Parts: sequence; C-alpha cells; structure tokens
Amino acid sequence: MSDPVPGLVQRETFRGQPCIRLSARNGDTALLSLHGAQVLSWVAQGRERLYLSPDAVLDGHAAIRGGIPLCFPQFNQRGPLPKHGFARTLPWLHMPAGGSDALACVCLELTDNPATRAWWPERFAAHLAVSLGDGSLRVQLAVRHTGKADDRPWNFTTALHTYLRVDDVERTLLDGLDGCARWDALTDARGVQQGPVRFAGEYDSVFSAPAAPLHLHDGAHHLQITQSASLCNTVVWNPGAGLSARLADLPPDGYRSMLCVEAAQIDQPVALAPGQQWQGWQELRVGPNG
Ligand code: TA6
Repeated sequence: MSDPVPGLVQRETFRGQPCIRLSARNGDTALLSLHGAQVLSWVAQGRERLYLSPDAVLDGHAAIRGGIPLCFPQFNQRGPLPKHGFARTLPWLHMPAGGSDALACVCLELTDNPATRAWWPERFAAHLAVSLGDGSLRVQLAVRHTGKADDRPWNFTTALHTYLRVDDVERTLLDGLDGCARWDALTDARGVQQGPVRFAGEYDSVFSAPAAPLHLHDGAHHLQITQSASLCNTVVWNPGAGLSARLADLPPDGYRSMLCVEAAQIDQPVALAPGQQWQGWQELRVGPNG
C-alpha cells in the first residue's frame, strides 16, 4: 500500500506501521518508520546493508530490534530514563525536507509533549534527517533547547545504534579503532585497542571515536563508516550466541548476521542552554568492492 508524495519520498505501510520510503534514481532505497524515527532498511547496489530482526516487534509501542534505532536523551541505563531513552518508542512527525543535494531525503521531528514530559520535563525539538547519496546513507540528529531564556540548561546522551547486516560476524573485521581508548562493558576493563576488532562471542565496548572513518570488512564486502566530530564515542556491540538466545526479538542465530557500530555521545553528555542547538551524524558508504 503506498500513498505517493511528490519526488522520491513515498508513504508506505510496513508490517502494519506507517513508514516512509526513499527511492533514488540509481535504485538505492531506504525505509524509515515514524515510530522511533527508525531506519529499517537501506538497500545500496542491490544489497540490504542493515539488519532488521525477523522477530522484531512492530506494534507501535516496543523498541524495534534492528535498523538504526535512535537512543535519546539517554544512552543505555546511564540515567533514570527507560533504557536508551524514549525517542525510539514514540511516534515522530514527517516534516517537509529543506533543500539538500542528496538523491532523496526526509526529516522527522519529535518535540516535547505530555508523553516525553512524563519522563523528562525539558523543552526540546529533535530532528532526524535521513539522506540517500550515491552508495551512501547519512543519518543526522539535531537537538535544540526550546525552553524560555531563563530556563535551566539540560544534558543528554545519544547514539545512532546502527545494526549492520553481515554474512557472518565471526568472519567480519572492523578496522580503524586501533589506538582508541576502549571501555569493555562486559568486564568493566579499560584499555587501548590494538589492531582491528574481530568477533568471537558477546562483544560490547565503548571507544573514543577516531577522527578517520572505520572500515567494516565482511567477506568481500566493504563499508566505510564515518561520524561527525560532535559524536565522540563509537560503540561496538554483538550479543553473541548466549545473549542472542535470551533476547525474545532476535532469533538464536541472529547475532551471526549483525554487528552494531554506533555513533554516540556518551562519556561527556551534551549540555544545551535555552536556544542552543547541537547536531551529529553518521554516514555509511559502500566501499569500492560493494
Ligand atoms: O549499545 C550497546 C547496548 O547498550 C548493549 O549494552 C545492549 O544492551 C544493546 O545496546 C541493546 O540494547 P536494547 O535495549 O536495544 O536491547
């Protein structure tokens, strides 16, 4: 079922949920759910690049397992809010997109409302812009303090919690974090990454983000991952077989087909005074071998 909107942006219902499909003339597409402003699919050069769990719950309430969930205004359980904040479990509004040189783009908005104020009293406007380039996908979050001039500043943490599709995580290699500070969330150990990251079992680490792009090598496939300097952390997560079996919305072997590489701001929360705005983005780009 589709309800055409001018250009390369169409409304669509996917598994019962209102979504927006971006289609570029080169054949690349992206699918974005209004629930959570969550990218669910990105097809570039004929290949799906994101992992959406076949057991993901799309009921307009639950957090959706896969794609690109947005964690805001709290990462994980580092604060009093629900895990990863409320942005991923609320409906967002489709906004007219401004001028862009992307092949196709869309912008969604979430502003404070009774549901957000029940958890968090702050006045804010968040905009998530998703753009398709030639072999690339860019997701940009902008957050503004919309309170009155004499309101107090507030803080937030955030992550673009990207689930990348891989053929086999145990044969996948993530390059570019060599020399970056690393906190291992599983063992609470701190250190410095040596060489590329490989995966054999559950993995959950927060790195200081490198200035240069990361490179994901998945067999013959290669993806370049870049994030804005305003996002100072990179999180790498794979649940491994044990946690995969315990997560109700992931098949027991789901961990094999996914790797989360997240552009995040965690260690140092962003502080915004009234009228101030922050923005951060992650860009995925298909490498030379596709
Ligand atoms: O970003 C990694 C992480 O914080 C992990 O610790 C793991 O819990 C994951 O996110 C998924 O969280 P979720 O609430 O979506 O199950």
